[in-house]
Amino acid sequence: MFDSVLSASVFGRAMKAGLVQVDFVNPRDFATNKHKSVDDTPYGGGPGMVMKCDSLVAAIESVSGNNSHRILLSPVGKTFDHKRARELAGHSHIVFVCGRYEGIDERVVDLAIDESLSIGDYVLTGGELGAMVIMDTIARFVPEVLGHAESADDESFASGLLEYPQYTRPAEFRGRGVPEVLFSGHHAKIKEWRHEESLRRTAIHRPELFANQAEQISDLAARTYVVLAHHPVLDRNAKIVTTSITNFDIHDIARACATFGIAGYFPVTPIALQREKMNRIVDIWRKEITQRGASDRGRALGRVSIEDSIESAIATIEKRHKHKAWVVATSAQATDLAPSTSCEKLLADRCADPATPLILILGTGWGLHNSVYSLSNQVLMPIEGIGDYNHLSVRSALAAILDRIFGKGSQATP
Ligand code: 4GX
Repeated sequence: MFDSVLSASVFGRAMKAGLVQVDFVNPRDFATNKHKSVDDTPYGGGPGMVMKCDSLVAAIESVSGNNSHRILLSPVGKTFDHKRARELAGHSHIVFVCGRYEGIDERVVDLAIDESLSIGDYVLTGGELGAMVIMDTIARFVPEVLGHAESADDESFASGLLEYPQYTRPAEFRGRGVPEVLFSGHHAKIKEWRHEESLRRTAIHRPELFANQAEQISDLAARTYVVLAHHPVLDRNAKIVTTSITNFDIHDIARACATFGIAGYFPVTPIALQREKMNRIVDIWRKEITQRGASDRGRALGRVSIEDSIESAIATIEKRHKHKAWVVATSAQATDLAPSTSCEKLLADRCADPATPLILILGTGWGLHNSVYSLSNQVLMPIEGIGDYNHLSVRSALAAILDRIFGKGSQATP
């Protein structure tokens, strides 16, 4: 199984040049019983066969020394990736243990395995292909295996983004040309175009990769605004109303926005007295900044700016950025009044459009009036539990949304 794969191309040349060396050991040669069997039926019953301890541990120990890193290929292992390949290239000796059948006796894992790795969420008939995938990937990081023009890290995944598209002669093929910028000879422009294409492709094909782009995420937060509408919203009878302001919302939303690095929070109400009341509340806490140094609450409320309509809030933001905004409404129920998106996809798409400010609109009362969806570019999928009760307060819903888009949790690997 290994010969044709490993003797070809880059890996084959690396072996010939002595940069990598591969040897094999067969557990069957360590079988002690008279039929030389390496498997047996599972204790407790059930289908299939299990690889036995004795022969497998003996085989592993026969090739292991103090410097050996013993990897089991297994669907139970952590998913192998570019980063792990780079790290594994630092080992001088790796033993890949390739199981067959339904699996191996768990005591082999306890006694003779340092790490289990999977190459993906699907089931192979044996670990051999997994071992070859990992060997091939690691070899690229071994010095001198790649030509000196290529760099093991200069491609997809090193940056956490997908590669930009490549073209070579002819300049036209079956009516399809090549992007004009690539003929310009303008290196800075080409570099910028390639970076934008990388962002665009990643947003389309692998939006989840943006969860690791800390700089992109904080840049997006710094051009993102939360608009809390007290009008036009619905009452319990789906009639258009203006709700009154809520002290809790002012504080809690300001603090959520500060926590996730959001550029600004715009409560919106057409009632002048309500705006005045809100301004007074905000001012009291802002004064805390000057009197006692920057209090946490004072810092959060520094980002609050009260407007009389959604339209005027949008206009203020667009004027500040000298750029049209991308407007996203929210809803507790699915709606088809605007194209729907997820927090993950929104993050990816908006990171790929770095000049455009992002506005998230939330409704008080029984939700936003239809006219708000009509003026929005997209609507966010509702925050929902598994059951049928769905009555989050607007400040709770916003906290969940901000965490999904800008939160650090999805990047954490303990
Ligand atoms: N990425 N398989 C291993 C047998 C087995 C089961 C449990 C040890 C423990 C796989 C993957 C994979 C199928 C290889 C089951 N061995 N390996 N085999 N995905 O699916 O690496």
